[in-house]
Amino acid sequence: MSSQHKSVIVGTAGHIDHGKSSLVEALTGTHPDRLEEEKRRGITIDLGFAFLEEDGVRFGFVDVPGHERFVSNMLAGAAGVDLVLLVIAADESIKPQTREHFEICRLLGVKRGVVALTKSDLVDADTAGLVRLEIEEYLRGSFLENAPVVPVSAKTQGGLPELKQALSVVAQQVAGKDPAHYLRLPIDRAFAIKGFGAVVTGTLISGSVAAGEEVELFPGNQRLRVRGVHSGGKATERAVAGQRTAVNLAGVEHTALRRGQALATPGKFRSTRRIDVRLEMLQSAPKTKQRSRVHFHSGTCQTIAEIHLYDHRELAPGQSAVAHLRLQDEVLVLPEDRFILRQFSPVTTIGGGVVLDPGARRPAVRDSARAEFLQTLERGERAEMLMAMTERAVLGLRFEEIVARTGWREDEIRAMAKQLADTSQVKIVSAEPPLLISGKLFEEVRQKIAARVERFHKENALLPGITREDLRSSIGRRVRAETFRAVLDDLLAQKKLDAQGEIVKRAGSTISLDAEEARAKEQIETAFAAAGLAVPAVKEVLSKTPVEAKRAEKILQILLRDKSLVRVTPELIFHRDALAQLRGQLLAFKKTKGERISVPVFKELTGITRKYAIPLLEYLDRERVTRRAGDERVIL
Ligand SMILES: Nc1nc2c(ncn2[C@@H]2O[C@H](COP(=O)(O)OP(=O)(O)OP(=O)(O)O)[C@@H](O)[C@H]2O)c(=O)[nH]1
Ligand SMILES: [Mg+2]
Repeated sequence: MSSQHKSVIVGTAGHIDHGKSSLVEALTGTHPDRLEEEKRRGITIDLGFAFLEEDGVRFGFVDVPGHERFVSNMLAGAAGVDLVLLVIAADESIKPQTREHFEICRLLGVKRGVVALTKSDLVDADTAGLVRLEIEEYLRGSFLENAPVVPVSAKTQGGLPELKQALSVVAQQVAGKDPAHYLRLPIDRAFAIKGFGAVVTGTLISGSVAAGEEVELFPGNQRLRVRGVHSGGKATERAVAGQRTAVNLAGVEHTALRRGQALATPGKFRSTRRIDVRLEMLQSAPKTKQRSRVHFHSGTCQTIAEIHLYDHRELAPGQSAVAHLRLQDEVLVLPEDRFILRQFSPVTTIGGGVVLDPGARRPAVRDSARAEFLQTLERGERAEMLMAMTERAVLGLRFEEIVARTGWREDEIRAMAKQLADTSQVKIVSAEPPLLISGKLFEEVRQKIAARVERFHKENALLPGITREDLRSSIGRRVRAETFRAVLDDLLAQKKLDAQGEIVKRAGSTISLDAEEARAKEQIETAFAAAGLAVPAVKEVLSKTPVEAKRAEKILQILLRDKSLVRVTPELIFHRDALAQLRGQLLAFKKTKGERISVPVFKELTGITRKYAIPLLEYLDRERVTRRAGDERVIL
């Protein structure tokens, strides 16, 4: 976006009747009060909007009510404000909601602003000078310390050019919101327009949105289609971050939409009821006790929160701490989002803070490392944050989970993960969908697998190795399948282990038989080889060996695995050579006598009884040497 068309959201703030709405009208030509009741009572009740283009900057004004009963409406408007226009009437100076609105802007992380000394037509120069001193004193040390203080009058229009000039200068210093990021639009109004249907408005705090796109409504995860978009009060192809935006939505009744919901890029985020935060209590706040219930405001939404302090029993006024908030309703928040806390009753602003982890788990007594983890998140070093998150994820972290918990773009996460993987701090164990696990966990699983294979060899000297399935289940469910696979592949690639089909063994391991076992092995093999196709009963063969039954059985397994012997049915085992000879016989038969052979002819050809003939023919069918055709077989 060219700097010529920078979009900046200006929020008014200040005590009731100090001239906020009049000033917005004087600046933009639009009186922001819309409601019948507002016009009748001469006060602002809900948010009002107006636009101004000045020096190549598109200003979107959000006018808020000053009345203390409507602070919650003010909060919905203050979210997403780039620049505050703090309105202080010259004839009244600083009043309670001047302070409250100012504190709210500070807690919401508003970085810049301009002070308008309104109604300056009502005071003489001495009074104006005195009020200015009071204001400068009040703002000392705050984010508005060096903000311009401009005397104006909506009545005489005096000071308006200077105020516009001051707004333009400060607007140039505003960082601006990121249009390349995922979409987030906290909804502050929902209504219907005849012939168009449902429309929602809000300050586009991140990303962009255009007609034809799909968006996800939070909470509720409903997917909706965008029919059209307005920004800055005009129809546009695409609205981008930093603009007041109206979105016409298809497939939804406007009555299902309300302030507090949000639109976002589909499939990226999750709404939450548990968040970890940095809390900051105001000097004017009462003591904050463990499990206090407070009103929670973030974006345009509000709900009730219960406070769980991690490393304090209670917070004194003005104190700050990391904490967990359990919310009564689902919200969509991301790290770095600001929020405001208001006392449950009487309702006054008592503090606020910043979201550190929107995917927080229920606080656990044993989790003493959580406060430290949150401090890591707070430092905001992304690689360090990703590392810490990965280390705390017992099962590993999927990229989609990282996106949902951080709001970072997937390409950013991928680059960071790769960087960490290069130094073995994390492992990317599966390409699609990627799963991130800590280097520590990878090493743990590696040692577990190696130890398990080792133990298997020790306990099963006569078996070539452990099956993958047994190995997997012995590692436990706390290890994800893809982690297991990646670690096993790593051990195989490094030639620490060897695999043959389903069997995993220590690299280079061979079965070592003692003299007795070797004799037994030979004896078993010879017994079957000598029998040809009229094989003896397995039990009988095993019982004649010099080793006990269990060992004899294992030796038989070795012969079967070597494919020296072949099990044709559970009871019948044949020697490999006898079966090879049989195949040869059938081929010769096909050449001389034709491809069809009946059971009696087969019996005659091989000289065996029905007891062997039928299982063998079925075996040959399975092996695709023969195919059954009625009472006969076709030799293939
Ligand atoms: N003399 C004079 N009167 C003003 C000026 N600006 C506003 N007023 C009057 O002050 C009263 C309140 O003005 P608003 O603009 O409604 O004040 P507000 O701050 O928007 O009030 P809320 O939204 O209810 O908090 C109105 O009667 C205005 O006509 C001004 O510059 N000079
Ligand atoms: Mg007003």
